[in-house]
Amino acid sequence: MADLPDAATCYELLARMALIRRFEEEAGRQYQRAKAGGFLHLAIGEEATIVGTASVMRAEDYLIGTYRTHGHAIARGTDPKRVMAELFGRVDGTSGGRGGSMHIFDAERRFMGGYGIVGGNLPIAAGLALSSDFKGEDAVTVCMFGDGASNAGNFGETMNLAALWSLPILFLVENNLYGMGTAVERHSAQTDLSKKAEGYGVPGRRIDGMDVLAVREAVAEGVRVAREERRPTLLEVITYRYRGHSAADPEVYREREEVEEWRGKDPIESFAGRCVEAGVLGEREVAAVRAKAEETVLAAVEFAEASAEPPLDTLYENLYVLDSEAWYAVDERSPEPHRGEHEERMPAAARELAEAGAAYAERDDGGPRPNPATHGDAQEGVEPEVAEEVEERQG
Ligand SMILES: Cc1ncc(C[n+]2csc(CCOP(=O)(O)OP(=O)(O)O)c2C)c(N)n1
Ligand SMILES: [Mg+2]
Repeated sequence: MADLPDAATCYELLARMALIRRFEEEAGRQYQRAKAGGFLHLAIGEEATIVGTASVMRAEDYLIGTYRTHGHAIARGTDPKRVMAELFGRVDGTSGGRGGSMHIFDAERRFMGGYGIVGGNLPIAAGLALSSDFKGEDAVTVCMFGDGASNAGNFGETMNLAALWSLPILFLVENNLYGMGTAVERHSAQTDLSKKAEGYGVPGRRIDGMDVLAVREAVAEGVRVAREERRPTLLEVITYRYRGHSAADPEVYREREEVEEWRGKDPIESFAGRCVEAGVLGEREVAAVRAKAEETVLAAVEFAEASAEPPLDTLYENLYVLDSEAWYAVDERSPEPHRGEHEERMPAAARELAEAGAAYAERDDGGPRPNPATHGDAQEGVEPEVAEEVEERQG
């Protein structure tokens, strides 16, 4: 077992983990209240993995994660207020309210997201590391992903390139034993994930992800190897999420007893207990940490509530898609061309549907608004050949 660091470091580690735990509990609550929209994936139980990792990274290093990354951003130093505002879809969110829970991003703190595509962050991480190499910078990239992602094709592709090009990168697989509802032994032939990249030239190691100090020690070493020896390594960190895969998960794939067993190894409780037992922190300090987390999270909710919704006419800002073919699906809009759209290139079908959709939206009877491209109501005013074209396109 790793030795306890000095009191100030212990306090900081505990405070960060407690803040992330409280933040996520509140995010879950706000989701139930429909204040936070979209999808919501909580990492409650995985705090030691997240905080242990971020705690040994330098400001210039890159961290990139998955769709379960509220805590990763906070661990990197992003203001919880901005993370909460992002969940609420507000302008002060980390992505201006456009990304939501799965797309937290903070380039200033080199937290590079936030990705909904399982395994999609792996090649991007290799690109980040390659850019550091190219520019002769000292920065290291830490790429965190799930056990399920280790089955994606680009896992192998990325490992190969990282080893071939000697990239300054640490891969960290957050093995929480499940990819959605599929247990690791049912989704991966090789269940020792630390071995999974060896054949590509990326050696691995398995560690206890419920122990913040074990994570710190192992990540510090992986980061050192990346920075000094310019070699990629893989860490398999065994952890557990107490909540469902996402907010909508009936959890039929595991027993309540299993969750309870893991709760018994809680990373925050166990670390706090150890610090108190060793006399490094007092009970009063532990209580203060919790009180501070509570205060910070309530202030974050207040901030998010007060932040404005993005104005509707900015809907098409920050988009790379310049073609107008898809815009008829947005039925609240007026039919004239908007920024980034070219009327002359707009197919007649799209235009007619947009007009029908806008007319429909104006009715505003409070009920759900069907997509004019697929629902009969709005299609009443659409020429038969237009409806046909839509059908064809939809296959
Ligand atoms: C390419 C791709 N395939 C499938 C999905 C659907 N999906 C979302 S999360 C998930 C499970 C991933 O599990 P894991 O990598 O272990 O991460 P965890 O959710 O446990 O953190 C799947 C299959 C997706 N988002 N992207
Ligand atoms: Mg998983």
